[in-house]
Amino acid sequence: ANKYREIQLLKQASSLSNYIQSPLFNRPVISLKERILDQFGIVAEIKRKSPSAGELFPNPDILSQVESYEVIGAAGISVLTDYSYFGGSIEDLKQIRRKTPLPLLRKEFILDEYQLFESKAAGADSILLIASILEKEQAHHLTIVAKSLELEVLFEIHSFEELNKLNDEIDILLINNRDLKTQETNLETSVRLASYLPESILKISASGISNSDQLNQLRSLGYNGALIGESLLKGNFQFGLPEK
Ligand code: IGP
Repeated sequence: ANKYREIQLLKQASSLSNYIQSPLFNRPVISLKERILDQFGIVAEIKRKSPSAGELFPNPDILSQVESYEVIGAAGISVLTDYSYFGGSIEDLKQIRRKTPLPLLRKEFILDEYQLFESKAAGADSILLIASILEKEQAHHLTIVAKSLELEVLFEIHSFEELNKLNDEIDILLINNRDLKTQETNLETSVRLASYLPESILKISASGISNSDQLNQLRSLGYNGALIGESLLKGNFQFGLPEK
């Protein structure tokens, strides 16, 4: 078992040095934070499939989706790199990086430091840490490492209790309306939690958002932006019509 651990560490060390030498690793990051400070921002998501929506990209034409997100004026793009549930890969992120100057969020289940180096080397500007899969200390440690790589940190919570896992270094708080365990989605999560969220931090609401009424409601509750995947990918998002 010791031998195995040794080999594992050697492998990690050699991929870390590859990451650090990659040309993307030392590029200046593009701040999502600044873009949503300016105006209510939409973070538009790219994923090939999802547990709740099924297949979204039978043909892997993710790059034309990037173009349409630029057209609607997205503040940034979230890219699912998880393969098992979302059909994505780190290659998707690299490909999208070559295509767009928008800030890119790497959406992944991050548990280990090496994933932060990998994210930076693939062209990410920010990463997501999920409260429900991390201990408070672990989340803090990963935040500090990410920040030292100049990655912005989004921290995802789904409940009031998870606010205990917050630390002062995170850049953006993401309220997920979807319960990752049951897949149930309800905007009420963001509505209910709004008054308990620290005022000093940027906040975005994620999951199940499909029309401008919801965006207006979120804005009036103090949210600085929204993360939208499925409804944009399926072309189901209802942009508000001018009032008569
Ligand atoms: C996107 P929707 O309903 O607009 O497609 O939701 C987003 O919230 C979702 O992809 C997400 C996610 C996550 C995925 C939020 N947090 C954590 C994987 C892991």
